[in-house]
Amino acid sequence: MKIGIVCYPTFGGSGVVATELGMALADKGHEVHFITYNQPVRLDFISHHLHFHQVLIEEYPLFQYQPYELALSSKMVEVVQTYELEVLHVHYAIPHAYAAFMAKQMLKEKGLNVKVVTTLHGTDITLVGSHPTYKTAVEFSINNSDVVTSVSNNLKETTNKLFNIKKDIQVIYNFIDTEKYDKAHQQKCKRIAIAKPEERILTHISNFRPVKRVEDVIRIFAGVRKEIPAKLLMIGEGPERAKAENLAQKLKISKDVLFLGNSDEVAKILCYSDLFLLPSQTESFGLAALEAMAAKTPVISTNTGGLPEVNINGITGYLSNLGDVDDMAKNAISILKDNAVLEQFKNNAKEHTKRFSLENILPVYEEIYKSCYQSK
Ligand code: GMT
Repeated sequence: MKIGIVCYPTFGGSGVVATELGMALADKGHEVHFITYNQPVRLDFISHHLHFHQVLIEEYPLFQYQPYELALSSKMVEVVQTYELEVLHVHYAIPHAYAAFMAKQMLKEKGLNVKVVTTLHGTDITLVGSHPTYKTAVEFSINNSDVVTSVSNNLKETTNKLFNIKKDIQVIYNFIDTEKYDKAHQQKCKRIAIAKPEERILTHISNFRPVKRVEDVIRIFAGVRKEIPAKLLMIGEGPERAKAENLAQKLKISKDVLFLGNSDEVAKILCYSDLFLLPSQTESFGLAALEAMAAKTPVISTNTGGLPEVNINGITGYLSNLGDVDDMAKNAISILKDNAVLEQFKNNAKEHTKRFSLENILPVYEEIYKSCYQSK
């Protein structure tokens, strides 16, 4: 099949899922065309079935805001026409689903019928999409997509609560290429470069936006550190990083907190992690938690959004109420203080990721594309 994928090309979960999906489809022989403003960070060009089309924006002094949707929809039309694509799969509703709708209308005028699949990822619904500034357009673009999917049951329910949705939303969980994490484990983990042998390693990976509550990460670690020698790895960049660094200094633990910035070597970093911290205000799914589990790392998280669908309380880690850093520290200590308990949680976490494997989820997307082809 010939599929166009539109996403944010950044480290964010939606871009990662879209890129991994495109690469896996190309590996299976489908022709995949990424349409984005930059080359997606996880995209490698090892397959000749992968194409990347850059959306370029013309700067013009009149514009306070550059009209990205116009450039994107024009690019979609061009790529669909040139490569005879049958499906456009857009990840993150804003503005991708809206731009895809416009592209579809323009293509109709040229006698072409492209199907639009929209995958909702979370903040496009919960934080941004439901804001009055965007709500009407987001609702319209969801209702006018040919197929709508969401990454968790919780996100589906939330979307139906916040919008007047006339379409059925199909839940397709995010997936993980488990082999990639197995490979990272088979190579020698350079744990000693990070921590002393007696220290546990805790990790947090995110875009350091307010929704991730990175100060809670520091507070949880401070609680753990009182009882167990440990290091905390903070991976990512974002607006809350300075606050987290200041708090670590204030709590006098900064020598044990390492801010490592963005990384596309997540599997290698997780390879030597003992515990993953994700105390988010909300997560539609929590891909970072799934990646951690695939690398045998149990998860301490909040019980918000779709997190309970990914992190199983008492099995793959623990879930606590939002902001309850004492409970999260207590749970973290209960896992970390005993080698046997830690090993059990690590194995459980790894085992649980099987249901989110690429092999299980990829065919579901392929079925959707097939149904789009057949209904043309
Ligand atoms: O986590 C973020 O803020 C990035 C955001 C994105 O769109 O890239 O992540 C959302 O989509 C991910 C992939 O489906 C989910 O795993 C994240 O839970 C979701 N983030 C939120 O709901 C806050």
